[in-house]
Amino acid sequence: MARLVVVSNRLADPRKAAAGGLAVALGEALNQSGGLWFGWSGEVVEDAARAPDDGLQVQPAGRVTLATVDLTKSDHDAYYLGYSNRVLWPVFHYRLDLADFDAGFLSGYRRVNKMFARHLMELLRPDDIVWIHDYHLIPLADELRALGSRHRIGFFLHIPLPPPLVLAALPGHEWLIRALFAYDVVGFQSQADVSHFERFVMNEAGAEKLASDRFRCYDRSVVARAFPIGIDVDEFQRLGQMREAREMYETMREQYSRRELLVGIDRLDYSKGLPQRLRAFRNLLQDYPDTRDRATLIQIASPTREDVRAYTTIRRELEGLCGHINGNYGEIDWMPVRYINRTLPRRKLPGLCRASRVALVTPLRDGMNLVAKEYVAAQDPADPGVLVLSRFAGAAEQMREALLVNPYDTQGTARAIHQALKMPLEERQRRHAALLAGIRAQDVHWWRRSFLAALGDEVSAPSEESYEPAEEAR
Ligand code: GDG
Repeated sequence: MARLVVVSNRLADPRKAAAGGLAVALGEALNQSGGLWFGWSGEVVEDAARAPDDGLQVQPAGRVTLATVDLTKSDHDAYYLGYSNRVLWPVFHYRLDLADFDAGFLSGYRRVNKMFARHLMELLRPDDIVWIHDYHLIPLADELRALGSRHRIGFFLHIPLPPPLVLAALPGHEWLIRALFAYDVVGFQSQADVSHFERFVMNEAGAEKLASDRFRCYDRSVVARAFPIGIDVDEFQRLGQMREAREMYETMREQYSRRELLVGIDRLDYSKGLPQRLRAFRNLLQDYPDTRDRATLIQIASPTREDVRAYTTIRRELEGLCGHINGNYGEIDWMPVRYINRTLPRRKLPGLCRASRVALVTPLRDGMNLVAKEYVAAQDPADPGVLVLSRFAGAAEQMREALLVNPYDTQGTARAIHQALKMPLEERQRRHAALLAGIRAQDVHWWRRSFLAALGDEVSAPSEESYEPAEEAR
């Protein structure tokens, strides 16, 4: 069996349960092949203290080898905070208004990808299969090819790919798209993303369509397909049986026995539509008086990327909205919104989900959204809660039995929340059974196997095609 090499910006020790479904699933595949996981250590060192080997550390974690490098402060600022999170993240989530097109960011992004490629190349064996993850590392295969790599290399984009005209607003977008052609397989979360890729390469880059999912451009061909990511349903349900989750469930049921609980669990990110969600909740209280003194929203907003300005702005906006709703609608013994700006321990999440009658998963744009799937996995099939899901989450392509909403339409969303709160048991069971069957059939193991099968099936290995690095297009 060929060795699997996974590359991602950050890595997690797959032996630790707290790492979550993705790390567990990738860890499983890495374990089977005695694989290597390469990425940033999470350490930032002063520029003057840059080590000649970039702090490369290679250490075993069971059968898996973890290899990490450190980033200098200026690389971290330009590559991670800059190009990844102030350019690619907003643009790929259709938020051109929040992008900061600073030329220094792009050079830092390229520099770090080159540095990753240099260290990785040293660690690679000739028959390794390489699977690169996410927007931080789009040009990595191109950099590896420039160093002579002929490996099978796949890429999975965890966030959305925007429509061609949004992508076209990004300075240097041709270079990024061209860099995707250094891969053998490029995976997206949804059919919508694939169609954006197809329209872009066909109309803007003059690609030729060789098969339903194969495109030729820049003297290279690439397979582009949707591989919607799933969760580890069994792992999440096992977590739900454990003490901490059960205690959480009991406490919530007891404390809110007279109320109806709604839950939102998100990173505090502007893509998650939190202000719109709170406004929809306010509309609910306003338009449906039967929900007053009853419906309680617990919103967990775990802190993230706090050194990027757009994140402090949204945090302030949310605090204002929560204060406003609680001030206007709260009673001495009832607080409509419980807003928690901390990360809840993972072991408690299934209990919180199970105790909640409704989940609000209403991003403005999301690659997939795993919380939607976790909520379904955590429910009691005999008395399940209802998922209110944004049609703009990748998950909406698969989870058709959720109540799909337009998060910008806060009145429409309030109507759907009310419908969810009033939904008869039989309908809740029917919808839940269908959703659970879907997330089970396409779980994270299915996702990993399908992607690796596609990469393994790639017979037109890079060695058969001439490869010209994207250098001159830069
Ligand atoms: C990216 C894409 C895509 C959240 N709050 C807490 C917490 N979480 C956990 C959830 C879930 C994960 O974090 C979030 O996953 P999402 O899918 O919702 O979103 P992103 O972080 O934006 O992830 C996304 C994903 O990649 C995978 O491809 O689905 O579209 O944006 O597992 O449960 N976990 C804990 N405490 C919290 O407070 N422990």
